[in-house]
Amino acid sequence: MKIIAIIPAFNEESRIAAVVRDASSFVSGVVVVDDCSRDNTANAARSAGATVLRHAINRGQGAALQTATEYALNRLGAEVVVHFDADGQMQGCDIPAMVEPIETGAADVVLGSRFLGKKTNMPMARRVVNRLAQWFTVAISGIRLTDTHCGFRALSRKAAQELTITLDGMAHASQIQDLIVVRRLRYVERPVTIVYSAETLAKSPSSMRAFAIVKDILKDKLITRV
Ligand SMILES: Nc1nc2c(ncn2[C@@H]2O[C@H](COP(=O)(O)OP(=O)(O)O)[C@@H](O)[C@H]2O)c(=O)[nH]1
Ligand SMILES: [Mg+2]
Repeated sequence: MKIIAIIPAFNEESRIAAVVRDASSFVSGVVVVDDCSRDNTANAARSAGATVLRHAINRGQGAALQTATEYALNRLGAEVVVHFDADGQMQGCDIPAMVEPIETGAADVVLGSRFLGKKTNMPMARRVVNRLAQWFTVAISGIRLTDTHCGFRALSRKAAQELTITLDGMAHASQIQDLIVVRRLRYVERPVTIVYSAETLAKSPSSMRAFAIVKDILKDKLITRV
C-alpha cells in the first residue's frame, strides 16, 4: 500500500532531517509542511528527502496536517496517511504496527496511545493534563480513548478524505475524534513510544498546551459551529 507520512514542522531545523530519514524507512513518501518557520526547517527536510510544502503564515499544526493530507491524497495517491511529529518524539519503527489494522481492513483510523502496554517516561504534569483531556473529550465527543492527544495516527484514504481538519491550532486532535464519531469510522488504538527529552518538554509546556487546546475546542463549539 502507498503509505505517506505527513509531518507538520515549526522551527525544527535541528531535528527534522533525522525524523524524515527515520520515517522514510517505513513509508513510501514523506511530506513536511513548514509552517512559516523562522529557521532552516524547509531546507533540512528537503535535503533529507521529504517533499516540502510551506505556509506563508504560521497557521498551526491542524492546518498543516490538512494541507499535507490534501497533497498526499490528491498529488501522491496515498492509500494510507500517517500523522507524524517533526521533533523526534515519535519512532518510525512504530509505523508498521500503526498501519497494520488499515492494511488488513480492520480499521479506518488507528490512534497511537502512550498508555497501552509500552512504558512511557511521560512526566506527571503531562499525565494529569492528558487525563483531564480524556474526560473533556468523552463529554464533548463521546469517544473513550486511553490517550486523547497523541498526534501519532494512521488513516485510510477514505478516513483521510472524510476527516477534514478546520481547526488551525492544537485542538485538531479533538476535532478528529469528533469526526470519527460523526462519520462512523472504525477506529482502534495501538501502543506507541513517545520519547520525552528536556528539549522537547521545554518547547511546549503542559499548562500552555492544555490552555491552548481548551481555548481552541471552545472556540470551535461556541463560535464556528453555531
Ligand atoms: N505546522 C505547525 N506545526 C507545529 C506548530 N507548533 C508545533 N508544531 C509541530 O507539531 C508537532 C508537535 O508539536 P509539539 O510542540 O512537539 O507538541 P507535543 O509534543 O504534542 O506536546 C511537532 O512536529 C512540531 O514541529 C505550528 O505552529 N505549526
Ligand atoms: Mg513534541
